[in-house]
Amino acid sequence: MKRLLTGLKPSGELTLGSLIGGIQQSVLYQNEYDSFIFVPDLHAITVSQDPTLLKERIKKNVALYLACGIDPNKNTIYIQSDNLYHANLSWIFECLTYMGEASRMTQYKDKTSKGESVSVGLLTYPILMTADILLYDAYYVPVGIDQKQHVELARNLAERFNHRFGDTFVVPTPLIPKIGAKIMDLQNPTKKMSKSDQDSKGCIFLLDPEEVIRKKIMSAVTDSEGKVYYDVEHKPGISNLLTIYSALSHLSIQEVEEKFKEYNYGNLKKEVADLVVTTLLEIQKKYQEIMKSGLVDQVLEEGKKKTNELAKIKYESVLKKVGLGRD
Ligand code: ATP
Ligand code: LTN
Repeated sequence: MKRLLTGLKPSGELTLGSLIGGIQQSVLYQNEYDSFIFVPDLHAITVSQDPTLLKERIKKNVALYLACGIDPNKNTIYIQSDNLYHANLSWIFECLTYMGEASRMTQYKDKTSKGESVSVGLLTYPILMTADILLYDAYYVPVGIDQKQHVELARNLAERFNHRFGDTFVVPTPLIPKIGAKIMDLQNPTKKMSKSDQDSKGCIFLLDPEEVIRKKIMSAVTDSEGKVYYDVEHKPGISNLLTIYSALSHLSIQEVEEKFKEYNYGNLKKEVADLVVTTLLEIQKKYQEIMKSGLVDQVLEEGKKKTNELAKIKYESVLKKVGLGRD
């Protein structure tokens, strides 16, 4: 069975974008592939984090994975920092990555273009991501569109390593959702919905209360045309609402357009809000039960043991090929 692997950094509370672009895909494929889902906590500290909040969020996010439908019997679930091999392998890939290659990554460029001083970790984090993926021979990596370039770096580094040292790593393929690869901010629908934004009015968090979710959707920015149809370029706000509805209902964009074609914007927003509320309240109910159950610690313990065993074998084979250590 081919392996599928993904992770969502605990740098903020998980959002509707994290669910649609990340978790939902893993849920969809968990019967077909040997699925791994983890918490890339080392990635979260590329920007400053409050240690108490970070620690809480790591377990919270695992509970959310489970509440969103990640089945612990079909997935290996673990924390990145529970396994020292990720950062060790990352170093080896850092030494195979060109400066130009790392600094060309769009996310890095966006963050540095604002003129703020950033950590070296922000430059090297796609390389750590490469290690996360290649360590376990993952074939498929479900991610939103913003992460596609980073999976491409992992492909390039896998090929470079294999070419230089002999066949060692599987070359991974990104799995981008057909609908919802980039859920937009409700207040600024030309910008990605992001958990790390200061202003959260345009971002729906998975644990937002019902009234908050409704308020955010009802005040989503649209346009003045008054007609409901999908056109990302000219109607980004309406297209975003249709995308959210489509991704959560599993109806195609065409079916959703057809359903809402006679609606005014107020009624469309109300229906989208109803579906988001139903979906998230269900997740929140399961989340509360899971947080009380002790399941999170249990799955993380199993995940830690299994991934350390797998990673040790892979890492040792890499050391040998590169000529490090002694036999
Ligand atoms: P941030 O929200 O802070 O920008 P991020 O997207 O960089 O965070 P994660 O939360 O780790 O980081 O992302 C987890 C997964 O969810 C990734 O595959 C990412 O592409 C996807 N994702 C995150 N936000 C969205 C979004 N708005 N639309 C679609 N997919 C998303
Ligand atoms: N860098 C990703 C999170 C991430 C990831 C991974 C995703 C870290 N390691 C491995 C898929 C596979 C992000 O910022 N969203």
